[in-house]
Amino acid sequence: MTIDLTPDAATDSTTPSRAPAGTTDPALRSWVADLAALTQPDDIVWCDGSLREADLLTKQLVADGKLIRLNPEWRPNSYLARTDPGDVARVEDRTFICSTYEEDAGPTNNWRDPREMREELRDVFAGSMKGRTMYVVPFSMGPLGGPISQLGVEITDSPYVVLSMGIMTRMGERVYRLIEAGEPWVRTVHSVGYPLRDERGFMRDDADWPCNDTKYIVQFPDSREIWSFGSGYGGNALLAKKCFALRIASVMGRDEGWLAEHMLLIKITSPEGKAYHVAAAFPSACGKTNLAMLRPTIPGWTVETIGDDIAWMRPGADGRLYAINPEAGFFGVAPGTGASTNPTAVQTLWGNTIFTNVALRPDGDVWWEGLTDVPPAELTDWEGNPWTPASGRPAAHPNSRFTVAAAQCPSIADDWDAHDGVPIDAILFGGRRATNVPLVAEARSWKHGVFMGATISSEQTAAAEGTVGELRRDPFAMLPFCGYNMADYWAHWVRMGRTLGEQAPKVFQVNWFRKDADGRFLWPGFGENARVLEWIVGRIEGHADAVEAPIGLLPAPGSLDLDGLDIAQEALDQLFDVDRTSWLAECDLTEDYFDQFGDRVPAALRAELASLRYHLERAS
Ligand code: TSX
Ligand code: MN
Repeated sequence: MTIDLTPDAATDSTTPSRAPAGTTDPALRSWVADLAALTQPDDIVWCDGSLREADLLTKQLVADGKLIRLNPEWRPNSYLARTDPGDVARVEDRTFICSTYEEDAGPTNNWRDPREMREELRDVFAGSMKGRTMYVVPFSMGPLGGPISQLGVEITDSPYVVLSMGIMTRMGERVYRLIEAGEPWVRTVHSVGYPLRDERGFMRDDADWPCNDTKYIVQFPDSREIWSFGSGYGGNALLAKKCFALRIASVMGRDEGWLAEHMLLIKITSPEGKAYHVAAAFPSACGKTNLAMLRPTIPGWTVETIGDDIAWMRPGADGRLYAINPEAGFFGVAPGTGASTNPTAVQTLWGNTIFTNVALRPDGDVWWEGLTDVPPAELTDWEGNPWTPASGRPAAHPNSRFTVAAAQCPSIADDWDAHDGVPIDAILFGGRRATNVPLVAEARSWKHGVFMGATISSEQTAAAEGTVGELRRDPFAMLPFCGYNMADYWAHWVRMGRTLGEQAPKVFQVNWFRKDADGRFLWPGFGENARVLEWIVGRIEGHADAVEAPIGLLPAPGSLDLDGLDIAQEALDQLFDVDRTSWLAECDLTEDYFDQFGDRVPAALRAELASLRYHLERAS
C-alpha cells in the first residue's frame, strides 16, 4: 500500500482554498532539492503536521507490518514498533562534533575535521534514499515564535521518525510560514541508510526495521547542521532532541548568551498557593521523569510537570532566568515505570502512544518490567519471540521507550507551554551516589553551584560499567550532549552568573541514592522527595534554616519536614554526614578530572576546589 502525499494529492476537496503543502522559501527549497539530488528518493513529501497526515502514515506503517496496532479497547490509537536488535540505543562512539578546531570539541567529544567529514558524508548519503520517500519535517522547539524558541527542518526517509517528530515537537505548516518570514532555522538530515534500489536500479525488499551497521551522528556546530545516518532509533534519528536541543543548542547558547540544558522542569506550589519553578539536571537512570511527575506525600504541596528532559533558559527583560521545555512530548524509558514508581506516567500512556521495543500481551496491550509487580504468564518479547516469566531474559528491552504528547500528562502545568517561558527559582544538580553526597546541600554562591554541576557523578552499579564503586563523571549531566569543549561550557555557566547577578536562581545539590553500610537506601525517595523541595522553597523564601558544612549549606536540625516519616535519627545522621577523609580523596579525583581540560578550566572552578579543600581541612 502506498499513499500519495505529494502537494497536489494533499489538497483535497474538503479544503478547496488550501495552498499546496510545502514552502515558497527559496533557501529551504534549494536545500531540499540539493539533498534529493544527493540521496535520490523516489518521492518528496512536504509534511504539514496535520492529524490527517499522521493518520495516513500510521495506516501505511501498519499495512506494511512496520507498526503493530495495539488493542484499541486497552490502548486506543497506540502502536508498537520493534527495532532491529542492533539499533536500540544512542551510539556515542559514532557521534561526532565537527568544529573547525579539535580543542573546541574538547577531550570528552569525538572530533572530526569538518571538511573531511563533509566529503565522507557525501559518499555515505549518495543514493541512500533510493526507492524511498523523503519527508520534509518542519518543526519548532518551544512555542511557535516564542523568544526562547528555535525552528528546524528534518529531512528523513523514515515515516516512524515523522510520526515521532509529530509527537515530540511542534511540527507543522506554520513553521514554513515563519521560515518564509525570515526566521533562522537549523538544517538536519537523516537517512536510515537502507536504499531499496541498487546502482543498476534493481529493487530489494525492505527490512522490518531498515538501518545500517555503519552509523554516523554528526554535528557541525559552526554551520549549526546535523547529519545522521544508519539508525532509526530515538536520539540518533529524532534529530530535534539530543542533536539539536542539546548539542547544537548548547553552542547557540554559548554564542548568544543562553543555556541549553539536560534538565527537567517542574512547577511547585506551596500550601500558601505560591508557585516556584525548578530546573534539575540528573544523569541517566536517576529517575528524571519520576521527579518531573512527582506526587508529593506532604499535605498542601503540589508538583506539576513542565518537561522531563531538556530546558532552554535565557535571561528575560526583568533580568530573571526564564525557561522553556523545547519539546512537546516525552520519549521515556518504559522499564521501571509503574504504579508505585510513577503512576502519573502510567496514566499519561492511556492512548495515542508509540511504544518501541516493549513486550506485547496476548490481549493486544503492552507490558514491560516494572509496569506490574507480577509479570503476565505469557508475552511476546521485544524481538517478537514467545516469552514466559521462566525465560530468564527481559521481555521488554531495558532501553524500550514510550513516545507520547506532554499535553496528555495529567500533571502537566498550565504554564508548561508559556510563550515567554517560566521564571526559574532554583536549579538542582543530582547524581546517583551511594556515599559522600548528602540528601541536599545548598551552594554558597552561583560559582559554587557551577562547581556542583561540574562535579556531578555516579558510582558504578554494575561490573559492565567499569569497576564497581568507581566514580563515573557526568558534568551537568551533559557529557554526551555538550556540543563544544566542556571546560568552555563551565566558563559559559560562570559568565551567565555574572549576567544574572543578584537575580540568579539558587543552586542545590541533591542525592536520593545514599546507602548505609549494609547497602540499604537511607532515603525513601519518590514522593517523599517533596520534603526536600519544601526545604528548598523555604531557603528561597528565607524561612528555612541552614547550617554551614564544608561542602555547602545543609538543613539545620529540625528544618527538614519529617512529619509522618519513619526514619531513624541514625539514618538521618548518615544521610547528611560529610566525611572529611573521603571528601578530600574525592577532591584529588576532581583535580585529576579538571586537569584533562588543562588551562581551559575556568579559574573560578579551580578556586572552588581550593575553597572546598580549605573548608574540609579546617573542619574537625
Ligand atoms: O526515580 C527515582 N527517584 C526519584 C523520584 C521522584 N528512583 C528510581 C531511580 C531509577 C530510575 C529512586 N530510587 C529514588 C527516587 O527518589 N530513590 C530510589 C532508591 C530507593 C528504591 C526503593 C526504595 C527506596 C529507595 N524502597 C523503599 O524504601 C521501600
Ligand atoms: Mn535525557
